[in-house]
Amino acid sequence: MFLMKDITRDGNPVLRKRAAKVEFPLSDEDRELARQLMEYLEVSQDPELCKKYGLRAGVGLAAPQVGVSKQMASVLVPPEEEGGKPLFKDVIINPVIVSESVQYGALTEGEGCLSVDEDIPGYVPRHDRITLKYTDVDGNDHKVRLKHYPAIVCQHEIDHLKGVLFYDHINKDDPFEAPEGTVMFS
Ligand code: UDB
Ligand code: ZN
Repeated sequence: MFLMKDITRDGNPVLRKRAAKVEFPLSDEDRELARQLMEYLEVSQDPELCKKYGLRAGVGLAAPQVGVSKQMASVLVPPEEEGGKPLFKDVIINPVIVSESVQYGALTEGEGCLSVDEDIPGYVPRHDRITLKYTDVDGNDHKVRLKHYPAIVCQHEIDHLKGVLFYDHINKDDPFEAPEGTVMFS
């Protein structure tokens, strides 16, 4: 199981590399990586286990964040109300954003990252809605439309596969300035 000590931190060159495409059928090693990427999110979102293992509760984790430069990331956006089903849950492989809204969306609280220990304040403008293509662990292709929070999480994870970190998007002169028409939500 991945623990905080296994997560690469800002400054590690793997976080600035472009990750390699994953080939199908998945190798046993890649399948195991996919399993462990999702396991981290599931375990970390269980308050008891999160505390027990000293984790930060995560909604997404990309392979470069565990030192593997491959185009793979897990995403687990919890349900809005208890007992509901997750807004998005999958391991996305070779993801591509095939279309995006002109409208931006940003989190009121800004973003953080499991690989960045400091708090870096500021809005991170992203596309409010995206169409995402990806392959799952079983080799099935998916094309999904996402909006608001799930879209933000997927863009954050896909950035990791391109060597981009959230603070790269923060306006240097005025961190809390967002492009006109940006949808803000928490
Ligand atoms: C996170 N977690 O996982 F709705 F259980 C952030 C951290 C950096 C604060 C740990 C987060 O937003 N927590 C959260 C939200 C919920 C339910 C829940 C936990 N990431 C993922 C990351 O760094 N991936 O590379 C940062 C997010 C900022 C916006 C999108 C992803
Ligand atoms: Zn991150």
